[in-house]
Amino acid sequence: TAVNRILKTVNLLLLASLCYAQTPGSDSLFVRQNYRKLDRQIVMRDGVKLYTTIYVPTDASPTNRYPVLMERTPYSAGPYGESNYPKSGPGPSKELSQEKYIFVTQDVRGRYMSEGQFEEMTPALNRSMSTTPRKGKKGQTAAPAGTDESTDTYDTIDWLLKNLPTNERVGLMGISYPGFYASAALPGAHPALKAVSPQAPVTDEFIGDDARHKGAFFLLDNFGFMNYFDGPRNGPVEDYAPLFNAPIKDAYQFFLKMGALKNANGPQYYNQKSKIWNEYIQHDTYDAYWQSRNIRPHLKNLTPATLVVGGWFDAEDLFGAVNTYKAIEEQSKSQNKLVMGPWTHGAWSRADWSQFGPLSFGQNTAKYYRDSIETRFFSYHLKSKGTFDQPEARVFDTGVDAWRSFEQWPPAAGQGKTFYLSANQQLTATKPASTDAFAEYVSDPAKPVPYTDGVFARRNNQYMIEDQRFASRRPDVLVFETEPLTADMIIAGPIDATLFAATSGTDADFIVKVIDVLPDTTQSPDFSKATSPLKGVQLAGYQRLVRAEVIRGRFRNSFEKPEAFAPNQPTEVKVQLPDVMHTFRKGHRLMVQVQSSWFPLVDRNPQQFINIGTANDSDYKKATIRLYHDATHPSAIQMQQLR
Ligand code: PG9
Repeated sequence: TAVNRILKTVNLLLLASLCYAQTPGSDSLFVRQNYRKLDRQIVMRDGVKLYTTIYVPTDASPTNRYPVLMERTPYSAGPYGESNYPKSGPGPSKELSQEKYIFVTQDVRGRYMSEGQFEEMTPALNRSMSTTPRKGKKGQTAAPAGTDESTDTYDTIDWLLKNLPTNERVGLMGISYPGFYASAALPGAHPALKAVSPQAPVTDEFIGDDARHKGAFFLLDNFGFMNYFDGPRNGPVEDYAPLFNAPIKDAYQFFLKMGALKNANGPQYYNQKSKIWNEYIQHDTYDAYWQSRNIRPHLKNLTPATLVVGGWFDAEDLFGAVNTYKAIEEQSKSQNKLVMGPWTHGAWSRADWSQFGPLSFGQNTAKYYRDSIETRFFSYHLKSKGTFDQPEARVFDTGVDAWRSFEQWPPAAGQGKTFYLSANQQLTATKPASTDAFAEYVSDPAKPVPYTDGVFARRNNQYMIEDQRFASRRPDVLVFETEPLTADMIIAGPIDATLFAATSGTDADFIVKVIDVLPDTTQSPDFSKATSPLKGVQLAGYQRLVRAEVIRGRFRNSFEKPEAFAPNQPTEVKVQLPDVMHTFRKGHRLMVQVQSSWFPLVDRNPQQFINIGTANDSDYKKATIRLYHDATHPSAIQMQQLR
């Protein structure tokens, strides 16, 4: 009957809609139904064309205008072609895609389908030099000659406003390298650029992000990244091939066998073919190359509102997130907010982030961030919708697994807390009174201290929270530990370590690790069914890494002018560890470990004051390192404790 036919149709429709909700790839239907795709090559002021994919809401019109939300990337604006829609998106998150914007993704110069020459961390033009007023616009200065990421963003926005039904408001966001492009758009921003979110932005690659930390070369990451970044290219391409195939199964063994750093340029690997790898090796001090790639000095007198986002467990650009926020705060009166969550690199964009390794956060921290912070930030600034009453800093306490709010970062009203490295492996609140006391170890480049336990082909991200018992058992790792704490100790902000060290060589690396030691009574959840690297994790006595940092000792007084160590002379080495927000709980112990290698995360130091990029295998020497802890050489760590 007709009624039956209608019921059958309704059933089929219901079934179809269920399938639609469940079929993988059905999101692409959402994109097609709600957005119209345009591929354009937008011409920059110097004639270079940048490939740009644009998704316009299907109901957009001159009377129904939308704001633009843009990302600029070295990682492809694809899929390319107006009939090719992505499987998910088209925005950076499901929440933003549903909120509806004109989503724009652009290949930056020299990447994928864009013309031009790719430049590692494009140096920003010097805007403070330009004083000529822009014609017809009061109070603005003319853009200086040349192009940079800010001018490319400016020219793109100009084109978008002229060609699309926009409401003349533009937002920009990006994670990691795209986070750098977000930061780099800020100086001299187009007036329509209203809201920018640099997320884990690559910021200063010599001091704390990606390439080097305080001069020490990040071997594992650089070796992998540049292989991809410098793939062959003759003009626009849809995909890159890597420069070589490295048969890495066990990164520790692979890099140990590779030997001296210069062997990475051997015929089977870089073979001199990577421009950026060569630049990284050649520029082994904080010279003009690196300084011009530090975006921080340019983040001044900004106009867009900024939301800086980062993760406490980010092994790539934790430094960048915290220090981008700080640079804007110090140099600009614009609205600027910070969010730091319990995240690895970009984990806030994952569907679920309620646990990491043995840690459980009791909530989906990524979803919380997207719903309550990110989506609202853009809705408020680009659509005048809702409120954005976020505190200045919303940061996750990694010791008690809870969000905290502050009116500034680092928080005010801290109380300096100093712990001294002392005899008998103790970490004490009182300064040692003894004289000429030290602990020592032999640092052997042939047997460097691993950064992680176990066998990994790539970086094990969990090293950022890993149990350090594997390291504390080694004779070349010094361990200092407090008694169990009698009350919670809430630590916020950076940690400063001062070491008085001597080496029998003329250079040395120093790695300082701050560790939260769980009581022996801590119960472990059942990890027996977990996959590596969780299997076998025992929380009783777990030495949980909270923060670690390395300095290449030759840079102890200046990153620009390295200095040799006078052999066997106690020498002061200061190293600042990136910020933390961590409650060391009552009953836990605070531990500090000091070592001189962190392999293969960081390349080995030959422990001689020589050019490391050209050193031979035979130049890598054993050295005896002494760490003094007495009245005249009080090696210590200093932190800020919240009252
Ligand atoms: N942090 C990343 C990166 C920086 C520099 C070179 C290559 C990669 C990134 O994930 O974008």
